Order: sequence, then C-alpha cells, then structure tokens
Amino acid sequence: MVELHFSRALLSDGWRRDILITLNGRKISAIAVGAPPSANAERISGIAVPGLTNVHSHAFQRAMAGLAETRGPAEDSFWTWREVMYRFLAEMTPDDIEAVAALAYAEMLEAGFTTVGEFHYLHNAPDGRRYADPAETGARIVAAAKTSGIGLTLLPSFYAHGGCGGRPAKPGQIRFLSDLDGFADLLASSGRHVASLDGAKLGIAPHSLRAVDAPELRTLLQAYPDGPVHIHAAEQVAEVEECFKWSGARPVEWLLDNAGLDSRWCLIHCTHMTEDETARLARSGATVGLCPITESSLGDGIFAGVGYQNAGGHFAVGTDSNIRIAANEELRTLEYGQRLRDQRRNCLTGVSRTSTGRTIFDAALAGGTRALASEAGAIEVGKSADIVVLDDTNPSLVARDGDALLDAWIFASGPAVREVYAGGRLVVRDGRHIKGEAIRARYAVTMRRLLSGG
Ligand code: NGQ
Ligand code: ZN
Repeated sequence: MVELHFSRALLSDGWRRDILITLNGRKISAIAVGAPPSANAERISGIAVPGLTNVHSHAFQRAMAGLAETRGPAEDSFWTWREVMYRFLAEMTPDDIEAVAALAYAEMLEAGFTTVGEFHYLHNAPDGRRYADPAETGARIVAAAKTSGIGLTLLPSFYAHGGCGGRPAKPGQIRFLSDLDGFADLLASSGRHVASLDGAKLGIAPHSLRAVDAPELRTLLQAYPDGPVHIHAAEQVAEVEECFKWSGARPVEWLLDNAGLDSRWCLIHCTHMTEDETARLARSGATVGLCPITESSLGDGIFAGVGYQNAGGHFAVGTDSNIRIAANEELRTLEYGQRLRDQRRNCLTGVSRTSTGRTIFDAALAGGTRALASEAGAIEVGKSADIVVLDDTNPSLVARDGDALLDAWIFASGPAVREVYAGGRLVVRDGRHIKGEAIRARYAVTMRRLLSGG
C-alpha cells in the first residue's frame, strides 16, 4: 500500500491541511485529514488538486501546431486551416500517430490534465483502405495512453460524408470513412484494445452533422445505447448555414429536436447558438465541450458562456487541435473570451460569488468527468487517484491560500505543475514527465521525417 502525505489539498468538501492519502492500486482507499505523515508516507509539499479532464483531443494534430500560421493566397479561415490539416495527416503512419499522441499525452499530464477524451477519426491507411486491424490506429492511441499513464476515454468517430444530408466525402477525408458495418467492426476491435488498459473507457463520436446523416445517427444510437456520445456542433457560421439549408434547423436545434440529448452527450464547441438553443441545451443535461484555445486559434467565435451558465448548463474543456496544451490556459481563455465580448470582469463566477478560478475549475472538472464517464474527478475515497500538485514556491502562487491559489494558477501563472499522479502512479516529477526524454526523442524523429517530406 502506498501512502501520500500532502500539506494542502482540495478535497471534495473543500481545502484541507495535512492530508494522508492511502492508495490501493489505481484507487484512493482512505483519506485522513489533519494527519501527520506516517513513517512510510511519501511527503509532498505543494498544493494537491484533482487532475482536470481534457474532454476533446485530436492527438495527431499536435504535430502540426504552429504550421498553419502563415497566410495563404486566399483569405484564411477555419476551412483553409482544415485543408492544411488534411494534407498533413495524409502522410502519417500508425507509428507516427503513436509517437505524436504519446508526446501530446505526456504534455497534457505536465500541464494538469490526467484524463483525455480522444475523439479519434484517423482510422484508415493513407490510400483509404482499412488496416488489417480496423482499429490499428486506435490501438496506437491506447498504446500512447499506456506509455504516458494518462486516463483514456477512446471515442472512435463515425465519419461517412462530406456535408449535411449525406453529401459525398472529399478526397482529403478518405482516411476517416466507414459505413455502419465497418464502424461496428472498428468499434468492436477498439473495445478490445481499450479493455487492455486499466480504467480506460469507450464511447462513440459521430463526427458532426456534416459527416453523419440522420438515419445513420439513429442507427448508431440504437446500436450503442450506453456510454459517452460526442459530436462536433455549430463551430462555424458556414456550418450552421449548411445545416439550416439541409434541415431548416440549426445544428444544436436539430440535435435537440432529433437526437434525444441527455447526460451521455457531449457537444463540442456550440459556438453559434441562439438564446433559445442555449437555454434548451442547458436544460437537456448534455455537456458542452469547450476548446477555448483552439476556438481562438481557428477564429470560431465566442461561446454564450454567461447565458448557458445562468441556465444551469454543464461544460467541460478540451485541447482539441493541441496547438497549445495547458489546463490553466484553457480555463483562462474561456473566461477572457466572455470578458472581451461583454467588457466586464469575473463573468463566469455565476451566482456563487466565490472565486472565478474555483468556479470554472469545479465546473470543468465535474462536466469533464461526466462526459468521459471517468472514474476520477475528485480526491475522494473510491475514485481513481488522479492528483496534480501545484508548486507553491512559484512566484504567482507563493503566500496564497484556498481559492486564491486556483485564481493565481488559472489567471496569473505559466506552468506551475510540479508532480502528477495518474491512476495512482507518479508520472510527472519536478514538472517533467518521467518518460519525457524518450517520448520527446521519438517524437523528434517522427517530426524530422514528416517535415522533410519523406
Ligand atoms: C476536426 N477540428 O475534426 O479535427 C475538426 C476539423 C471538421 C475542429 N473543428 C474538421 N477544431 O470539423 O470538419
Ligand atoms: Zn474536434
């Protein structure tokens, strides 16, 4: 049995001092508050907080971070970025995907995320054919999660079309495609790989209303009645217009009317909603997966955070394109978008009148835990031991206490994560992933080959 002693920790009932935590394998089996360190306890100074959930990642996109920041011949947009992304992924082998995902996951752990929802759609070989194992690339995602130690919810994506109402897919999308039978095989094999990783979960991810038609979505929901369902929705105005032309409804409206949204659903982005959609979505019990850094990077727009929060909506955060991986910066960008739009301060503090940092940290943690069906989400007996230790000697955090620590980490600090336990194992020490050197070396080899074009 492993024992950890923290000088300060955020437990589910609030901030406490001198906490002795007993681990039994992956899980927390006992917590004593106000306890001295036992003889064999590992003594950890610093601030223990629950690891955050990263509800939406496309790990492979970490490899193109910063490569789409020069303007092309035409006006740049989300859609020109997507063309760059399609050209980039066309070359990646399963080995490359594993190397890049391992780096992204090690960086997530270093940045305070202990669970990731991998929205995985890069399934096929470069020529569009299936690999011998239809979940070959999903297996590589599982392997990368194993290497890094991060908690995983794998969300294999169903992708069949190139536009709303079943329009044909584009050549750049051949690596994503399957029909319903092919997807059933893919998901069955994905499930076998996920079962080999302790605590990992499986969900489904119909990619978007552009990639899945209405009968397909109905069939998927009937075939997979349990577990997380994630879908991209209403990220770009052009997407809203396309959906309206096809169905007479906007994407979120269409999902509310036709998909039976409830707590198993996580809608990614929802940037463009009417007030009515915002209120109805909040009432549905679904979670919105917000990706504020990627949404800034891609010029998506600003989520109706204040209205959604006032209506009692659940949300989580995700790193999506992985152009930048940092839990505190996602939360900061979320709040700052609201401030910039409304010309006010402390927007997402809601009615709680406590700190903004604490409010959005708690909300994103609860929302992400639900949306990924994760066994972590709190420092609590019976939960997976996913604990992030913030460095209280960091100048931004020094001499602070309680919620002011979260405000400082989220709004005022750069990287301040010192140690991370994921599934009961120490994976980050002194700010660096314990396998970081090997993971970075392998990533560098992959990048040199990908960027030299051969
Ligand atoms: C994706 N990413 O699936 O990687 C999408 C772009 C699409 C973001 N939306 C592709 N951030 O939505 O068609
Ligand atoms: Zn996405």
